[in-house]
Amino acid sequence: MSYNIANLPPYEPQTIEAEAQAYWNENRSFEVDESSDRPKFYCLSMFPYPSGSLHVGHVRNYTIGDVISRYQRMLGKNVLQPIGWDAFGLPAENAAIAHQIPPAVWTDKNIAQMKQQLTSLGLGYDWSRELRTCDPDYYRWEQWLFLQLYKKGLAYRKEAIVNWDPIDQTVLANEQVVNGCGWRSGAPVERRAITQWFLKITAYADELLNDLDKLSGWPDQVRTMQRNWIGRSEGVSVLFALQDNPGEKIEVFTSRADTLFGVTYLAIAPEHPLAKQAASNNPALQAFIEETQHSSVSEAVRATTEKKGMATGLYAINPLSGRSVPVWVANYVLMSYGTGAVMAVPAHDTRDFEFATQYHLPIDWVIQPEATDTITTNTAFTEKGILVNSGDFSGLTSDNAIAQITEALDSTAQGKRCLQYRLRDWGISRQRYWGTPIPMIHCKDCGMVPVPEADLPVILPEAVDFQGIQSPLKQDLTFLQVTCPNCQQPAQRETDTFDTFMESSWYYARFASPDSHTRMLDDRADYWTPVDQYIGGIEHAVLHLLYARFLHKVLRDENLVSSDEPFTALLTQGMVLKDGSKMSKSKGNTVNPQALINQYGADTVRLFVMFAAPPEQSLEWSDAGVEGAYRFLKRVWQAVTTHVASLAHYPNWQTFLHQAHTEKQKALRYQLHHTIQKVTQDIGERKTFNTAIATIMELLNHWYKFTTETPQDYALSQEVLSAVVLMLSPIVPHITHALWLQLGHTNAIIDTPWPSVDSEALKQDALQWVIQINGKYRGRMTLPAQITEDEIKQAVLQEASLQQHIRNKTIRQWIFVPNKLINLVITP
Ligand code: ANZ
Ligand code: ZN
Repeated sequence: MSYNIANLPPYEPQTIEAEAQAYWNENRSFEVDESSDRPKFYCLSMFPYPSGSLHVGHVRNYTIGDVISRYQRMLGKNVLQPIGWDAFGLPAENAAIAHQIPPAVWTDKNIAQMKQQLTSLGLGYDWSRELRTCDPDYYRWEQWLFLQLYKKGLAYRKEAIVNWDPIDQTVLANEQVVNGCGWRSGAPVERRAITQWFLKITAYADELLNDLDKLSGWPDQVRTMQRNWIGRSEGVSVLFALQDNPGEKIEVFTSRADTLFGVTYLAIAPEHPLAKQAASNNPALQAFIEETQHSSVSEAVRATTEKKGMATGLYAINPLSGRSVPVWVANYVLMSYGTGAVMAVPAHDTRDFEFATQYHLPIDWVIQPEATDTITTNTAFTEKGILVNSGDFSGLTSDNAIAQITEALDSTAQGKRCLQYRLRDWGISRQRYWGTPIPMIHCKDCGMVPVPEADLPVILPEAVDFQGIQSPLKQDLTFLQVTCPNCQQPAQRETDTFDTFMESSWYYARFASPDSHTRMLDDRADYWTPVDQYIGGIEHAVLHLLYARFLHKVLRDENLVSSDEPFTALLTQGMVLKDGSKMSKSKGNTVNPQALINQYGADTVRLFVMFAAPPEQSLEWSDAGVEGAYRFLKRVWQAVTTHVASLAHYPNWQTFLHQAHTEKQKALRYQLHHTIQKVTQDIGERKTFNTAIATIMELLNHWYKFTTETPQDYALSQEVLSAVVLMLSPIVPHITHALWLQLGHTNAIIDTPWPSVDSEALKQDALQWVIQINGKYRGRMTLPAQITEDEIKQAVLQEASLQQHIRNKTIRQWIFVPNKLINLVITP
């Protein structure tokens, strides 16, 4: 090109990003309401905890959400993309203790900082809906919902053995215990019996399980994890009478009644009443039971810790075989599952096998594989098979035996069919300060009294003084002292606060009606929910997503929403790694996204995170990759500005747009529309943004090779570059905002529809293929463009010039490089 490119405007991300953001601001581009006649699309990235600064994991999460939102908007949807702050939680409190700053002040400061950072990334949020969960206008509705659950018997108080974090001084849910330690403090967890509040999520267990089948937009992995967590198990409860006291029975739960004749001992949980009873005159057993109390109540932890046990001295009688077996206390038996007692079958259960081997208990084989009559005795055979050594039941298949043994037990009242769930009720009490106060009052005479709805919210006092780790609520008399709503006597408020998972279980619905002051949610919630696309980390696969699904069903049963599920589609983004390991402050391998935004601009950072890996896989951070992204954007900028300068010499270029195309032009238009088709699929369906970007890069390479000579060539260039800019715009919205205007378009790109495929352009009369055999060039073939892969194979196999290479050979593989090359892998 002969034009003076020295005069072209340079790519200055800081300037153009500020301009684009100012445009969106002034035009309130992302504020939406329900009056639109376009179909709604609700896109939500999991809201952040306001830690103070954005990390690259956030950047990835929010960029993915933003790309999807902007793309859906270009498809003509009424897109809601809100953001808020998951503002309660321990870090604020720990910072308060360490630095004497009230958690509210610390949190406000962090929110202001992070909001500025999110804005600098150019994320298209409807900021008019911003909410923070520590706001009484928010949590009052959570308190209200709790009262509704209490009325229905779905919220209750009970004493339970809990995981106690001795550093954070609070109860942890099983899910918050990682390898026996608190998920935040890292301290070894202790077990304590504490009275606290529970939500009856188990009442929804079946529905939570069955509705997983409806969630076809979720990763299978997450659905499986939820299924396992709920853990529905069909089985039998069997009664074993104590040998010395046949009136007293031990009830066990088994899913394998077919193994009843292989029971060689019973194992009971350390917390089982019979264990306590047996320990009352057995100091060694007493000491053993106490020792077990130092480890977590979590099942995962129990499964991996060393199996330990002690005999109680009691014996029990097998109801069918009449055999007497010893009763042991074992640390691998959970009091919270089934009946807290197990009929141990070492030959067919791995845990029992391990235990029996360790304590020299008998191992009796009663199931053998269907295919053989041999038994391997160095591990448990845990599969189903054919019964042996099982009295009258020998010879039956496991399934038949389960039916018949259940029947035999049932007819003599020694057992019955039953259903077990692994899922436990949700313990929502936390003993910490920075959370939603549980709206309950303790009265000496009336017991637990709910706070009257008219008195909500119960406001968390924000000006507090920390004396060590204890919740300041316990000393704050103005908070603590109330009049009992029932008898008007002095009473005390509950000082437990909600688990912060409560706040994050319904925020997505509140975004739909954030300013509803008379109801928790109004009709707008039903317009926007369910969320069409939810995006967040895989670490939330069980905790957050299960609780949110539960509360959504609760909201439905309160007639606040009408759908059954909160999130139609879920994308779980992968981790961001540096040098192969997870970024963390302790490893000192973190990257500060803000510094990169300042250096290269937000578009570079956005492009890098979307290009470096598909969203569900881990992303390896690379400084060279960031620079590469920046260079690509500079090239796009230069391509467009150069083209625009040239086009200025052809004021009438528009008149050439629809004239017949030359072969050279047809080839480029084919590439263009093929790219639009592929990028539409990659972004819209496959969600592989990286391959979408790669395809756009390839199209640009085709364009570079296209020599522009005639005005019609320039008109085609304009078509290609406009489409490139449009397709890049969800990913790099600032540079494309500027380039779109440079290309002479008068509307803003944010309001421009996604490009459509011209199917005429995709029609090619004939394609020329390069044929290779075992990677070696063997000639070319011209074939009709419209034929199928099978037809192509037929044609290749019949091609005369290839016969000498393929006759009498086995073709092991066909490798197609679309529209270019066919490689046949043959055995010599
Ligand atoms: C005898 C048996 C033989 C078992 C066998 C398994 C295999 P699912 O299927 O996951 O529900 N069990 C029951 N209660 C328990 C508790 N409180 N703590 C630890 N383990 C417990 O698991 C049911 C099986 O887990 C039950 O079936 C029981 O062991 C064990 F070849 O009974 B089984
Ligand atoms: Zn009272």
